Amino acid sequence: MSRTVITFGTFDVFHVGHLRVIERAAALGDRLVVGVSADELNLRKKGREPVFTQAERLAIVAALRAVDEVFVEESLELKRQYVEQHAADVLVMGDDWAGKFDELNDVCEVVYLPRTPAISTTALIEKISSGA
Ligand code: C2G
Repeated sequence: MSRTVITFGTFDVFHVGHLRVIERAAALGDRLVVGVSADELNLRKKGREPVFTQAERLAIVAALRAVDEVFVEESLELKRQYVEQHAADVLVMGDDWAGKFDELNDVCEVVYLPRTPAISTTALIEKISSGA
């Protein structure tokens, strides 16, 4: 039986931490589906517009070898619906979300992977804007 993995993220200013979590998620199954946060959801979550638009972020994630399908994540509250729609067997999130989606373990396995240290979109934006 083929195993479908689902993961979510904004993936703004795409960096190696994003790549690593996507590759490790893909390695847990046969097929990887990625929900990319809508611009509006990012604004609500982080209080800023993403640097790259939703269409650009979707195009980047969809082009990765490890990714089989992408869709737009409109709301954090719709996780259960997305898991069911995509018939996901495993939900993977970075451990900055540890414990947050445990209630879904009646419909799928929930796995939190350690974040790649010392890199983040916020730090990159700060570094670039400081000219360092
Ligand atoms: N990530 C990582 N290592 C980093 C930075 C990010 O492993 N150094 C992971 C995060 O843990 C997450 C994924 O990369 O699993 C995407 O990170 P973000 O774009 O910051 O995602 P976020 O805005 O937290 O959105 O429904 C949940 C949200 O959509 C997650």
